[in-house]
Amino acid sequence: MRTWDIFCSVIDNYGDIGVSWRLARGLAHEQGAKVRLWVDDLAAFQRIRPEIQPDRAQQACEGVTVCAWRQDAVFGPPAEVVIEAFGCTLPEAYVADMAARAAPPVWVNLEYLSAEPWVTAHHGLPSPHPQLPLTKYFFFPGYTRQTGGLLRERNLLARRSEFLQHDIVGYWQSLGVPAPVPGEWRISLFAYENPALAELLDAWSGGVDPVTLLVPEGRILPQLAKWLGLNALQAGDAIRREALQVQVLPFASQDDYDRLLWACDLNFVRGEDSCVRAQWAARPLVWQAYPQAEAAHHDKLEALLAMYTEGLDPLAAQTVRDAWRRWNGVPGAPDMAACWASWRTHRNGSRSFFWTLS
Ligand code: TRH
Repeated sequence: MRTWDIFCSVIDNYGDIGVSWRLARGLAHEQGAKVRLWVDDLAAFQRIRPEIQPDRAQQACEGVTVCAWRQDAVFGPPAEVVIEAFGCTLPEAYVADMAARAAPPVWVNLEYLSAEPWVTAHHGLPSPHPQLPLTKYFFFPGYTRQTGGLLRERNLLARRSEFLQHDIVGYWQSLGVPAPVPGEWRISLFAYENPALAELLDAWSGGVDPVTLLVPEGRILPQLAKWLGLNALQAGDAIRREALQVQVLPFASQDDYDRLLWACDLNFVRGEDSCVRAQWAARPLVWQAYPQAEAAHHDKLEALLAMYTEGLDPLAAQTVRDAWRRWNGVPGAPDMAACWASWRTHRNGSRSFFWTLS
């Protein structure tokens, strides 16, 4: 059994802790590893894993020792494998202890996921420490065999099938949402603020297909409230505008969020981890890349689009490209009304309108 220390600093949002937790849990469950997960913001962690108690210095969760990464934290001997998630910078004293070990730990910098081609050349590169006898290696997750791949629990696809066969009716009941009527779209929305939202909501409300929009609490709610003519929205709110039924959900645990993705006909996702989970859900998706300065995220978008649409029939591929580009503010893309008009025609298309990884 190897020992692992995973360090995670939460910058904003939930992607950093989402991926770090997934990795920690997977190592403990599936590899029998002894894992400590050091997190500097346990309150953010609690949002995706409600059992976490933000004020505790140390706690066990699903076989992982979760440790508060504070100024006064006592790290003890470093583990055999050390993961520095997303360049979070390890404490100096801890790095010195790593160097003092008879066998220096394997030190890995876990990077952000991208489909961009340059990732292949950077995955696995070493970075020797300038003073100490230590080397850090860069690990790039990715979509090709030349990268580090993606996290997926061993039983995920079996759990998804089981859910869709046996649990879906109960799932809608548990959310307090009626079962879908024929022809209805169930759509989940997890998004950053987005100028294209209003035109999409207009298209859904004024359209012929009933749409139920399921929105976990988060950054998009003020914009959604504004479109609805309300001051604010909160979990439990259910509002209808013509063909569109909006349902605000509490922010779910990671496992419950998977169920939402599995249950919906279309998922709007963002960042990195929810995008991957929507792919494992094998449902159509619209991705909003994490916005970066000088629209650097548009390169990321185009890189994933190129892979995602490979093998789709040409009309479906164009529809996906248009919708993803508009949703990400790429100039020249048709508006969401046009995108939606085209999207709905593919509902029963013979070719899959999504892309799964195996
Ligand atoms: O929250 P994000 O926007 O995270 C972002 C990105 O990862 C970005 O690249 C990074 O730089 C920035 O954080 C700091 O989106 P992401 O990556 O999809 O992570 C969301 C996590 O939250 C994911 O693990 C799924 C989880 N989640 C829940 O557990 N419950 C929910 O109800 C929802 C909507 C999400």
